[in-house]
Amino acid sequence: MPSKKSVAPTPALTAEQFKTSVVKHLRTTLGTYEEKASKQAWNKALAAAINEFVFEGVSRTRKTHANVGARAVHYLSLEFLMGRLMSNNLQNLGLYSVAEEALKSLGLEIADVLEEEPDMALGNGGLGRLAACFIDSMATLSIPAVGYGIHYEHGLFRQEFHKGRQVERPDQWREFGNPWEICRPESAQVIKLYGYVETVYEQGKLSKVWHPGRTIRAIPWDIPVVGYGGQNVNVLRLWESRADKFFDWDVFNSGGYVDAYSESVEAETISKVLYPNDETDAGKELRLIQQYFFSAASIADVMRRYKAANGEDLANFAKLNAMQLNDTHPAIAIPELMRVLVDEENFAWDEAWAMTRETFSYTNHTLLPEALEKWSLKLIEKVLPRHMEIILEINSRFLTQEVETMWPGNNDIKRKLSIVEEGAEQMIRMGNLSVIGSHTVNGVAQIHSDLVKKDLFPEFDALWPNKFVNVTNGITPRRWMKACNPRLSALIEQHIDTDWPRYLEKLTGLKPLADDQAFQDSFMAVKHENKVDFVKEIKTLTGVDVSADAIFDVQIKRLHEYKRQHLNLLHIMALYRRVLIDPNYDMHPRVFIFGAKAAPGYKIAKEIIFAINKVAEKINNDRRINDKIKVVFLPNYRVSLAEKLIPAADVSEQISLAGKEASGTGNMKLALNGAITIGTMDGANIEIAEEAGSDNVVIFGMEVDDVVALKNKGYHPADYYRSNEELKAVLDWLEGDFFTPGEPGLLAEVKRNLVESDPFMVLPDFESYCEAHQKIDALYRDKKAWAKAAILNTASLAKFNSDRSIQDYAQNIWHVKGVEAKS
Ligand code: GL4
Repeated sequence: MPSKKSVAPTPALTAEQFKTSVVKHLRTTLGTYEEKASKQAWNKALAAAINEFVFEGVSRTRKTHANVGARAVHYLSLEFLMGRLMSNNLQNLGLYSVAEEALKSLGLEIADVLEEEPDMALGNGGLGRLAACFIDSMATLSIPAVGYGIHYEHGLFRQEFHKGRQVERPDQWREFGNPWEICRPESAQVIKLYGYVETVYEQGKLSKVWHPGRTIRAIPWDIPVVGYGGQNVNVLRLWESRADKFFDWDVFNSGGYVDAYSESVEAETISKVLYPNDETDAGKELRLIQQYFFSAASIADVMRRYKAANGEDLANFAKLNAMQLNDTHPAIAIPELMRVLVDEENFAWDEAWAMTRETFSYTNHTLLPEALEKWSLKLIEKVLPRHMEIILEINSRFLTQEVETMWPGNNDIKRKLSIVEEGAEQMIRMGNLSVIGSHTVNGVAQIHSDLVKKDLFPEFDALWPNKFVNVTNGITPRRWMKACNPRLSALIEQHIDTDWPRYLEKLTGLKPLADDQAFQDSFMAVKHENKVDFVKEIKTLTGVDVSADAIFDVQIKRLHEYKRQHLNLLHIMALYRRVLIDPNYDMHPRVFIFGAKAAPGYKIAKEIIFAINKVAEKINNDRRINDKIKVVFLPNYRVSLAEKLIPAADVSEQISLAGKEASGTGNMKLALNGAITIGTMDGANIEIAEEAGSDNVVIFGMEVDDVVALKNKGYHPADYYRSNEELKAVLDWLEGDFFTPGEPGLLAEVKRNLVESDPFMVLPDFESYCEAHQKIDALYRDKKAWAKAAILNTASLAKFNSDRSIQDYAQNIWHVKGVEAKS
């Protein structure tokens, strides 16, 4: 037996002491008492008891990092999809079992108390959840780091289904307060907008003065981010917008009761809502203002902290501060830092530019053209007149110096690389600005990083061959295994060191057990128990009865055509049809489980949700098929639901069109928890197959080169429709009223879209996808082979620990080191 090393400290705290603390907080912080307290009050009392440790950690970490003066990371992201914090904080502090026991002695189940916490859904999908995993890893690795974002009043909408259709409801995560956050009014900033720029000549020197048309206050709220082991606690600093003078007494007194608030209403709109788009550009003035608002407040905050520690001399600013742009959303931070250095700190342009480039690096998260942000030049000029000048200056120097030197006289290349896109309306390309203003640019999985160089930015890569690198994404094993799958965690801890959540490579110690009958039985027993739990969840959420003995086949991610939930749907319909044609059709029973939100304005995505719900309704109520197939679409998919579902999944659907999914991270979570991937050669699927072994994943479909070849040859979806009898039958099925009795044609749009345009090539991959599912079915029936493959997935996924991703960033991009906090 190996030693049972642990990273999380055994807290010098008994359950009895912790119970005393919770009860004390119930009475003194919540103002209630045991006999009367609601679950919500208990939840808040528990949070207050935990916070005694958390906030001390914040101070300890701050003090250490301020004293050491190490280079720090500032992770700028418009999204942080945090989910719930309580169970994670308990786990990372090593207090989970103590809390469980303490609550038990108070007659409470910890699971019920945890359920009271709303999700912090300040993000859309993978990009926002990645930011959340990354700040967990930065704290765990003791890296001096601050996450910067927006304190949205409403996070991502709550999804309901009305007669199968998605309906969006506002999210109210903070309705009753948030125990994890602290307001820091002493660090508020004033942000300027609009107005005009004055050119001033003074003592032979030309300078620019921006006279803003209005100002807005940015108020920081700090959310502690507890590293594993609890020693380092970083913060996520989220900015809230407030009016500079929020209530106009003069207007009020002269009878303008509503107008008196108007400025505050307008100013507060900035942090009111998260844009609910994933992989599309929300080209709206308010969105640009959001981007500038949080970028400018964050830069001012970094400056303030630098000066407090180092005085007014900014010589070491870039050496001590790294800033990561999470996609192009905070790209306006580049001209903002230039503005601060040149206009406010009197740096010469070249020096300021060198510092700016040394500070910033940029992560690209998608190749989809509709997600590559562009802002109209006119709009930037109106909202940020000084920034527009600076962007044009950056562009002109770049084109006339760097591009001209490399490609003298080549105007085609200049047109391509220019930050300004010429056309009916001049547009500012935020991707080009991000590449030009950063020292390093990374993609998020190997294939994606290769395509960023080859297809998206080939000339930039030729100009700066060392600028483009890859950092494959990762997930935190604390949340995505230790906390969400306690049964599996307990099982593996019978065989390997307990510090695996910190050193995930220790899971390779399970490989020798992959063939061991007893271990296989225990592993699959854990999966079964997790499924039994989730059967109840399905019943509560959808009313549908499913069996834990069926295969749980799971597709959870945003609804997007490129992710091809409709390919999954077509296969389900084909299976259904086969069983109707032959009631003895031989298959292991399956439950197809979907979770997905569609952007509110994304019509076809919403049609696909509707189609899945309608097909599900029909299949689930069809007695003829003997419960062989069930389909459930879980409403309001979010982090806390993922935490329940992932441990119960058998099959992980990762079926994007090759070349479109930059990485994926759900694929990593599912495989780590022992699900078998059915996937295309796309994003991180490729690396998962490499790590887990190609026998332990089921790969199908066209690869990137095939997709390109088919495009070049000319893709005609109708050819595939006509030549595959089963495919034709299921597509035609969508047209009548079979799934929408009495209302023919309600699902016809999904068929039309596929047969007439099929932008993400669903039809050419249909056949190979069906074959892959046959393999899944056969493998599942070979119980030993399935268990072995599942175990090997869990045992082989160490690469996808977000600690490894962060180590890559720290070494190759940020050049920072961890500094352990000391009391
Ligand atoms: C995304 C990618 O689509 C996804 O593949 C990737 O895993 C994620 C994090 O890098 O970023 N890009 C955008 S935009 N949204 C995403 O989820």
